[in-house]
Amino acid sequence: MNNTAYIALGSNIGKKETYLKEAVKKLHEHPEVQVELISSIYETAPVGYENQDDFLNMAVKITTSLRPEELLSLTQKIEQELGRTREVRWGPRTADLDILLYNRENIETEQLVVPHPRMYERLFVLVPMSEICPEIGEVQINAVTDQEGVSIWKKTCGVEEFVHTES
Ligand code: A4P
Ligand code: MG
Repeated sequence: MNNTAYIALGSNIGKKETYLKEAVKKLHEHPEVQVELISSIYETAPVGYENQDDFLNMAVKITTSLRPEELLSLTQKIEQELGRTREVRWGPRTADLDILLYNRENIETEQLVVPHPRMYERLFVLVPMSEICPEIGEVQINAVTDQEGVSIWKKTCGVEEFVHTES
């Protein structure tokens, strides 16, 4: 588990909180992934394609022995298991898992771009990240609770609450 990665999670259809919890649990259940830290859950106004329901967003820090492309396969498998179908780009989804950072690597392949190219312009990513990633704290986000459509929805106490829920 010698690599550190950060993953952003989002959901805006159906039982949004359940999808987030299931996704975190599935990550943690993988033998080569350990969930180390989780942010609070935020309720956020949709960005990009605006004619859709509000999102719940959060971020997690993991350690893993998976290579970046293996981690992407895992996150895509989890999206599929949680019933995601791809219709509209930036459109509604049960669960979206984006790899934000992988160590300090810069990766640019056809399948994977890390750091995630849009993360620094998105408060629904930066605000949860500021809770768990010291480097992001340095970027000075002015408010942590209620700013431009990003408001805290549920303060999370710790990893335990997420990885030990009944499915
Ligand atoms: N891909 C490349 N780099 C990565 C990466 N670092 N992590 C490729 C994950 N995937 C990566 O993604 C399309 C392709 O990106 C994948 O096949 C993968 O090979 P996708 O998840 O199928 O499609 P998407 O999520 O619709 O597109 P994308 O570009 O990931 O959308 P975004 O930018 O993530 O935007 N508003 C709020 N409030 N909250 C949200 O969570 N999310 C989106 C999605 C729009 N608006 C939102 C939210
Ligand atoms: Mg995505």
